[in-house]
Amino acid sequence: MIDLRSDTVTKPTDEMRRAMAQAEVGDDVYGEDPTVNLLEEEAAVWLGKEAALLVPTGTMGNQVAVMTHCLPGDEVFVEAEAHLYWYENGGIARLSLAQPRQIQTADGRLTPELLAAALRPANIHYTTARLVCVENTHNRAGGRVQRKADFDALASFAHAQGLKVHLDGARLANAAVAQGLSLAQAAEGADSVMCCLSKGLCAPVGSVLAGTREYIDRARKGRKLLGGGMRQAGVLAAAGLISIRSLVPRLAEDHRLAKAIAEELAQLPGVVCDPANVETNMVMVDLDRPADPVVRTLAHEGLLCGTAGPRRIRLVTHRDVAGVHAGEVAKAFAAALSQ
Ligand code: TLP
Repeated sequence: MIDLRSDTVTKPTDEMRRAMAQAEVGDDVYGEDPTVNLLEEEAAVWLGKEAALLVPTGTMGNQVAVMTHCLPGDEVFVEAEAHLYWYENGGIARLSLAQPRQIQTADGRLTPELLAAALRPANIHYTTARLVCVENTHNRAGGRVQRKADFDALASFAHAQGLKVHLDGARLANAAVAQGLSLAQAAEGADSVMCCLSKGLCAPVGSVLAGTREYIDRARKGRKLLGGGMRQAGVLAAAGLISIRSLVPRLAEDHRLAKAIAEELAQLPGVVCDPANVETNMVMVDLDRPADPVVRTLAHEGLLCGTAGPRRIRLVTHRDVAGVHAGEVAKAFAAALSQ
């Protein structure tokens, strides 16, 4: 089976499993897990912020981030197809009691102009505009990168309007590698940044949230509130340290494979797939027919993938498919589409 459903399916590397077995641990709710403490220190430097917090999932990291920035009733600007809005069970409303406000974009990339158009002047009728969330790379936009200059311009504009900026950097490492930047450079404009270790970076569990020390101290209480205070989490942090220290540069390989797959698929009849839109490790494939039956047939052909719309298939490359050839993927599609 070639599993292109997500980069979340990556298994921990052998080095990770060894490090996990040998990790020094303690009770992290008491602040006594040396491996978690080390991961949080290294993650803060990695993301260019004062402090960081290990959370079990990207979803918890995003939700704790929003809770920590907002008061009940505050307005949170999100790109219309942002993960924070689409895939987190209404968490902004349910956990922060805040009001999400969607901003439509052509390709997942918010701009100062689009944010300016959504902002409203102070008025007795309006709630307080508090936060803007940016996703980089953008999942539903097909792994699109928001380039540093554009992110910095958006963040400066948001700050000038008195807003905070949260970066959903579940795949920030992909965005950084695609631009030849460090993650700290890519996250520079953000007040808070969440980055997943469990996607292309292969850790079995874990994401990190980073920001100022004062912000992270408050976020730690938010994590506890959501039941995310873990005990001997050093076994997880040991794997996360390997993600941070050694698995970022190889993401370029995933990006090359995604591009090659798109180039092959673009040749097939009944398929629209533009390789120029493939900037990182995702390929969006638009079909001339409903996607669900095609996904089922592809599974019989040995290829697992998911949908991202009624006629849209999403493919995600990652370390565990690094040996796959783009031609094998195209062959499975050609077979499925001819049935
Ligand atoms: N994305 C998953 C699914 O939830 C869709 C995937 O397979 O792509 N932010 C972004 C941009 C994400 O893509 C994801 C996961 C998360 C946050 C949440 O991370 P987890 O799954 O660790 O809660």
